[in-house]
Amino acid sequence: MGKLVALTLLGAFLALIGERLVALREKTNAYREVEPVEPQNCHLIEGLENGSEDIDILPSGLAFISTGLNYPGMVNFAPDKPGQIFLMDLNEPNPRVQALNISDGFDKASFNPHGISTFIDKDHTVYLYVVNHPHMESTVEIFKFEEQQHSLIHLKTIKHELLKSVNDIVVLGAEQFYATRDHYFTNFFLATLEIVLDLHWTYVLFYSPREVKVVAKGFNSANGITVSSDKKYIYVADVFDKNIHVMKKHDNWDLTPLKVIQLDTLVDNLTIDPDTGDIWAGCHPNAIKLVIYNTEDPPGSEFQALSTRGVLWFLPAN
Ligand SMILES: *[C@@H]1O[C@H](CO)[C@@H](O)[C@H](O)[C@H]1NC(C)=O
Ligand SMILES: *[C@@H]1O[C@H](CO)[C@@H](O)[C@H](O)[C@H]1NC(C)=O
Ligand SMILES: CC(=O)N[C@H]1CO[C@H](CO)[C@@H](O)[C@@H]1O
Repeated sequence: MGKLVALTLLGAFLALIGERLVALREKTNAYREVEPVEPQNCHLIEGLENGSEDIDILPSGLAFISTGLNYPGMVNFAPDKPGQIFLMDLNEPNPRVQALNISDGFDKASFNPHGISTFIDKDHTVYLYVVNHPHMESTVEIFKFEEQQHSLIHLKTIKHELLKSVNDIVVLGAEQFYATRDHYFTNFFLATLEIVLDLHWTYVLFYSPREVKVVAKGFNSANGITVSSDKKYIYVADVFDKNIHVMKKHDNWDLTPLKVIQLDTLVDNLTIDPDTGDIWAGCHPNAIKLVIYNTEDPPGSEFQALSTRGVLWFLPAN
């Protein structure tokens, strides 16, 4: 009897895996091909040929760019180089990047920057918050930006039980931020299985020195996160579910789901157009090509603009 139950359970489990693997082809857009387009005003930026990770632009036009991410399953063209933060002044006619010098006392050799977010305090001091994966752990590093010296002064490392597998961050106050967790498991095999099984165990977390809590859950793989121009809504990209979640932010930092915008592409980084409030999303058309990464047949990337008219209107603005 016990054996029969065990066999039945095993059969059901294998059937589930089979079904989920078939679904995974859909999830990863494994068969999607994109037509190459001539990138008009787009060009590669000298010094960032090996790729970059995230970007955050100050109202003044200074952009911070994180580079050099080592992340299981993702290609890295310079795996032996530690990560860096670059600065670019978008007001210049031909903007160039310059690596920022990081203050002594911070372990630069294991710097592995992922999502970044800036915060300007009432004295106009600029802080850069960086999701870091030293030795494949997750921390949030706080730096003070010294514009004259072109440097970042390391102030603090934040670690917390809930801050695991962190992907992106959006800072809304001094040491107050939301962050996304992109995997539940930290082990690479289990993290892959988690996507295959479609567990939806990842979440959005709120952090402050006084309170740390999960504020939204049930994402397949929560990725880019940002806040609307009026600071009332939080937008979260779920990369494998190919959608963007619009959430209302409450005074106690809790979030309530309002709307899900479904797309046919794997949504990654999110940015808000400062003039219109529109959402700009950096996306992967085909996740299988991204993971396999054949330079003869590169994975491509895609950009989506979503117009936000109030919050209940979301139109692909193309
Ligand atoms: C890109 O990576 C190669 C090694 O893979 C390295 O030689 C080169 O300096 C890197 N370029 C930049 C701009 O970091
Ligand atoms: C970077 O900072 C270190 C110490 O903080 C300093 O010794 C070094 O000269 C700086 N490098 C540049 C290029 O500013
Ligand atoms: C912060 C964030 O979401 N960064 C994403 C930007 O895009 C890269 C690669 O496409 C992702 O790996 C990052 O997660």
